[in-house]
Amino acid sequence: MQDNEKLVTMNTWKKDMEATKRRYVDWWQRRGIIVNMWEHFQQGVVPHADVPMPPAARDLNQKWFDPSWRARYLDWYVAHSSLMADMLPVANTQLGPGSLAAILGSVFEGGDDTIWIHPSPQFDPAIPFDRNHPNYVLHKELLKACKEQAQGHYYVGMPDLMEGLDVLAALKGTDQVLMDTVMHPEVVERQMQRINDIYFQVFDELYDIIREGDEMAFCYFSAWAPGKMTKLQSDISTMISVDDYQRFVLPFISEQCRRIPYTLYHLDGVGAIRHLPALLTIDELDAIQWTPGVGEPQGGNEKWYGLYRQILDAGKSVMCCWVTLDELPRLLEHIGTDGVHLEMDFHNEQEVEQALEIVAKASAVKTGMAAATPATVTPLPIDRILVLDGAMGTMLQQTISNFSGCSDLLCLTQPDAIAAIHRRYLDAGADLIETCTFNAQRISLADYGAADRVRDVNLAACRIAREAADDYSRRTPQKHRYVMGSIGPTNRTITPTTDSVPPLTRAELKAAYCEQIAALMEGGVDGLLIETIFDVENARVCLEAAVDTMRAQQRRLPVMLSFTVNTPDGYNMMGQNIEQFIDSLQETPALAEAVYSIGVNCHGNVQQISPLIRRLANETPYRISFYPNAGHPDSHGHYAKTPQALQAELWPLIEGHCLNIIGGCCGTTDSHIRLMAQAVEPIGSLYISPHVLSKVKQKGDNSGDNAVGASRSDSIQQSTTLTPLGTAILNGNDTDAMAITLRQLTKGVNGQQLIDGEMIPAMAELGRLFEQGRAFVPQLLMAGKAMKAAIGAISAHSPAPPSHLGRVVIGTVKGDLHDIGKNLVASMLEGCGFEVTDIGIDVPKERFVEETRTRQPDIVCMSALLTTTMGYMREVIAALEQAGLRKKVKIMVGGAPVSQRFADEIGADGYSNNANAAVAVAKHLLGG
Ligand code: B1M
Repeated sequence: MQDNEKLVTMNTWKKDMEATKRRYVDWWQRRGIIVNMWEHFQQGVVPHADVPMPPAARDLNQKWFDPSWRARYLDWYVAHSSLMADMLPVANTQLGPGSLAAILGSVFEGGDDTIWIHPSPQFDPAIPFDRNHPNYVLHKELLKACKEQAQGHYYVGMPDLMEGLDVLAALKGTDQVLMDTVMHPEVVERQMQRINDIYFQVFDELYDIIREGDEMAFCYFSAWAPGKMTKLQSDISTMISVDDYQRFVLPFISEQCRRIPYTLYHLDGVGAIRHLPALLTIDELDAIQWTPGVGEPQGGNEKWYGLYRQILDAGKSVMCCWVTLDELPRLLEHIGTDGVHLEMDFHNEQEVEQALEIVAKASAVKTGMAAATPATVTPLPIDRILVLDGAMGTMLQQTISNFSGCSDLLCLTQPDAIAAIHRRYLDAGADLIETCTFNAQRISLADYGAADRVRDVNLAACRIAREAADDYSRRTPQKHRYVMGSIGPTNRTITPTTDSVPPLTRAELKAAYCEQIAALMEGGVDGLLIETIFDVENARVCLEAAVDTMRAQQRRLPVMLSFTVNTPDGYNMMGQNIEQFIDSLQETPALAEAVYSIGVNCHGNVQQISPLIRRLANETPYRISFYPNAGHPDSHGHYAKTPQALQAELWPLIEGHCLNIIGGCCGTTDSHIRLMAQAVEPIGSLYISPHVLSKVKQKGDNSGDNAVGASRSDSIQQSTTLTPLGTAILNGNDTDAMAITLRQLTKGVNGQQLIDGEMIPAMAELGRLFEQGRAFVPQLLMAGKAMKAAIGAISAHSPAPPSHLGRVVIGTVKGDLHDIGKNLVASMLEGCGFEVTDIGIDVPKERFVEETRTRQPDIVCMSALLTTTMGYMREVIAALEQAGLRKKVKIMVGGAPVSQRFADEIGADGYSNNANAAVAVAKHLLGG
């Protein structure tokens, strides 16, 4: 925004509107904090004006669509609503979400609590824009009436028009849009551009009605801006791959961001998080709002801290929704108070006051005014495997001739040599680089007469690494680079080793570590890496030093612990067991919680140590790091394992989702790191998700595990061996599926054999890929189509015998769109002599009752494929009972989540888990 943009003075009912405006101006620029809420509450509010409530609406039509009634109602509503904190005086016409679709032909329907928008009855692919469409006229009349009624006491919010794929889905149906992304991508692109073009026309015309000078407010997502602002979204994106998002969503959203000065993206649901990196590449996008979705904790939960930090770190503001008072202090502690918009869950004005107090305290902490500052944490991305750099020492030996001595001192004497190595690793794709400070504590530096240079060495090392990392972060803003402060084990331990070397005292060691850690923190590291731990007791002291220093500095950083081990069962050279040590940390919660990740480094045999890594991933509550050596050194100290060999050895751990951080230790070079980065970087839309901590096991999590990792999409890579028919189905190729089926049938292969042996396994494989996030809804739809084509070929090839066994009505229950299994059962029953009426998918109980009454079947068959819809079968049975029909029919149920036990529970007469057995069950039910 331009700072000189004009703010108008209205006579709003909100007394402190000017202060709220200033806070919004800041917030759009990622500064300051807004305290707001979605819907205003009215409890205990002294009305702002004496506005009478209009008489009750005659009907839903008047309630939502009569401009004069609605304007009077909203006038009353705003006059009686709380406008404390940054709650905005806005009349929300509630046209939407998605009212652009209604303007383009979808159908508006007023419900009790909201307006519904149904798909257009006649969708025209050219998407004509008729300015006289009644829904467009309604928009304008409603907004004008509200504006007139408002008299400057409040804003009239911009309706939630929505855009792009969501509008297209509302016009022609979600399934059709998804299938078109595969079958007719260029049509989708054309239609998206057309929708965008119309969007800007409509937006501008509506803006001219609602604007107050250069200002406006938005209906939902309560926000104000000193210029045109909009909320953007793509809810359908949860069903598409990263590649499809880049193709069908990003260009159009980007155009909106370029043309509208203030933009807020509504990121909805865990399934949408995989598109965040793409969104963050839109420079002009100002803010992102996060809606966790059904079954997830709301926006104030710690699970989302990492997500918020990721957004804030990318320079965007965030909007956190439905935050409760008790969550607020910790949330602010972790994400700070700059660029944060809170949509609180307030119920009364006392709660608002409490929230304002919490916010004031948190803001004071930020400016250093509070005594006990809570910790903030540097977030590391958790949605993908991070790449740590490779060796420093062996690289220095290669680059500086005759180098021996303390590499850390080179930070003072040859900073360019160190910087060059950092840059080689960053260039290779490292996310994290380590400061050259492995020995930079006074105990080790004493050997070089440099015990008093601890602070100098660490600060110099941080400056060199920071400059390199920040430079790369600037070049690739979508991929932030982090600096980890490397802390080695010291050359002496507190555990006695030999009689000749006296062990260190705990106090000596801790003081040395505290000194180094304080310097690293002063130098601006993003985290601490306590590495090459060969004495777990040293590590414990180091961890204590880290916790104490962070506490003293009022800052928390992620702490990685990386051990050396000598045996696959986790023993080190001191005979200590690292798994036992990790377990023992749990006895000291302050230590256990400080640990961000654990892992192994400096080992030359990846295969030998892989079972230990797997065990750590499965049995400990931490993220896992692994950075092995490039094999074993030869007699000249050369490490010979090639980058390809090392990558191949690491691959099973990567693919097995056992790792969060990979990198290299002794002997590895930028070539090794480059291949590791390639292995975990998205290639097209494919990337491997990291090890995911189970909620129960999760510890020390300062960033929240909201990650949805793997996002393999278009190229479906099966992991089981499918036949050509199975592959055709998996790839959604209906032509091939039908042709292969016909070929097989003419060769005499039995249709049933094809279904059971080739087609169903393909669908099972697809389900697995879908679960892993490696296939998306468009692929499911296409496979469904291919499966139906193949089943159609089988049915046509084997004509049904005359039906005499009995009458069946079959359908998939309400809310469920899966019909392949149901179709199979129907055709098997038909093929075996039943007269079958298929009443389709998404069938409500009333329809089951009606069909039972009119067709008088012997058996009513219900199918359900979702755990969320199987319960509806019980309702159908109850409805049949209520209609007095239950005793006249038998009921058979089935579908993947349905079991015999469930069937018994809901009072069904029969159940089968496959289409063949369904025939036997049906015959049995009829006494056959
Ligand atoms: Co969806 N889907 N799907 N899907 N889909 C499943 C079912 C799922 C298990 C995938 C997964 O996560 N692994 C999962 C359900 C998870 C759960 O509830 N626990 C799922 C999900 C989540 C979803 C959506 C929510 C995805 C989204 O939008 N984000 C969405 C829901 C839409 C809705 O219904 N409201 C959705 C959508 C779809 C498509 C529409 C895209 C597509 C269906 C296309 C179509 O049917 N025309 C689809 C598909 C294809 C699948 C999978 C991959 C395959 C289903 C299938 O056809 N299997 C499925 C994963 C899987 O099952 N492996 C999955 C083959 C078929 C022959 O088996 O239907 O089980 P089935 O039938 C068997 C037996 O169960 C039995 O006989 C049949 C033959 O042996 N049987 C009966 C079935 N009905 C019977 C009735 C009987 C007797 C036996 O007596 C009356």
